[in-house]
Amino acid sequence: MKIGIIGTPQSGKSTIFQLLTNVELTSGNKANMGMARVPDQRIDRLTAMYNPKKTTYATIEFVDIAGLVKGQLKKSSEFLNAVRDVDAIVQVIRAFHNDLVPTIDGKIAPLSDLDAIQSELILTDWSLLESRMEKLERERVKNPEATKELAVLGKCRDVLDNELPLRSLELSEEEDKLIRGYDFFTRKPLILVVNVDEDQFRTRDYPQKAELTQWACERNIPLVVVSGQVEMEINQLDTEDRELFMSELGIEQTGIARLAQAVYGDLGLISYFTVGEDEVRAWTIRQGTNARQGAGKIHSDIERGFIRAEVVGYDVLMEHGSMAKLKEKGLFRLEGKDYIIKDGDITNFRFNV
Ligand SMILES: Nc1nc2c(ncn2[C@@H]2O[C@H](COP(=O)(O)OP(=O)(O)O)[C@@H](O)[C@H]2O)c(=O)[nH]1
Ligand SMILES: [Mg+2]
Repeated sequence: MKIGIIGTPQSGKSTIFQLLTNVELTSGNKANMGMARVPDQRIDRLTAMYNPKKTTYATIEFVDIAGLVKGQLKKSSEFLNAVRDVDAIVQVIRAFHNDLVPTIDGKIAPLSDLDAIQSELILTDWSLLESRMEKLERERVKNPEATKELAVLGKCRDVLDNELPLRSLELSEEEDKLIRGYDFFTRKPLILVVNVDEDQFRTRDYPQKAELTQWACERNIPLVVVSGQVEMEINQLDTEDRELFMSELGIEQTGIARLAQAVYGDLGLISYFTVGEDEVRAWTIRQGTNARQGAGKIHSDIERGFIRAEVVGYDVLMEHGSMAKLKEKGLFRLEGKDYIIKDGDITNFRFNV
C-alpha cells in the first residue's frame, strides 16, 4: 500500500509528508518515500497494560510527489509515472496565508486548486482510455476478449465525458478486473487535506470552506483539515506542553494522526493485535480477511500450519481488565480458519508445522 501526496507547488506537501513520516527530505524534486505510523489509542492502552519490551503500530507508506503546476500535467511524465504507481492519492490543498510563500496567481483559492488538478487527472484518464479503445477496436475481430473490455471502457468513457472521476462508477468484480491493469488515476481512492494556518485552525474557518466541504460530501471523499504550521509547533513540544497546547487548541488528536487514520480506513484496512510481554503489535489486514490469511501476515508457517485462532475483542478485554479474567470467564473464543477477523481483535494463533 503506497499513498501518493500530490498538490500544487508550495501547498505544504513536503511539510505534511515529513510530519507523517519523520523522514528527512532530500532536496530537489525527487519523490521522497517514508513510512507513517498510524496512531491508535488501543495500542497505547494495550502497551500500558502489558508494559512490553516493544510496541509496534500499523504503518502506511507515503510518497511525496513533486508539485504540479496547473495546466502542466501532460508535460510532466515524472509526475504521471509517480501517481500511476500509488494505491491511493492524498491531495494537499493550500488554504493558509503566508506572505513569505506567494502563490502563483496571488490568490488563495482551495476549490479551484482542487478542481484544476482533479480535472487534469480526468483528462489524462480520458486520453489513456481513448487510445486503448482505438487499439481494442482494431483487435476486435481476432480477439474475443476485446469486446468485453470495450464494453467496460465504454462505461468508463461515459463517466469521464461527464467530467466525473472513475471512482464514481460502480462495476462488478469481473468488470473491475478487466480495467484494473490500467491504473486509472481517478479510480484510485482520494483523500483531501486542507492545509490551514494557525488563525484558520483556531477559528475553524478558511476561504471557500463551504464549497470545498460540499465538493467532498457530494463525492463521498474524506476531507481532513490539518495545519502544517501548528503540527510543526506541536512536534517541537515535550509531552506535557504538547498536551497543554492541544487542549488550548481544543483538540484531542493531532491532524496528522487523523490523516493517517483517515487514509487507513479509506483504504479498507483494519488492524488486529497480538499482545504479550515481548511485544504489543498491530497487524494490518484488509477488511474481510479470514483468520488463516490474517495469520500469514505474521508468518507463512502460521498460515500453513494453522489450527485455530484464540480471539477476543479489544473492548471485551478492556471491559474485564485482564486476560486472566477473560480465561476464567471463558470469554476467549476459538475460531477456525474461515473466521473473518474484525478490527480490534486480539488474537493468538495455534499452529503446527
Ligand atoms: N503559514 C504556513 N506556512 C506553511 C504551512 N504549511 C507549509 N507552509 C510553508 O509553505 C512552504 C511550502 O511548504 P512545502 O511543504 O515545502 O510545500 P510543497 O511545495 O507542497 O512541498 C514552506 O515554506 C512551509 O514552511 C502552514 O500550515 N502554514
Ligand atoms: Mg515539496
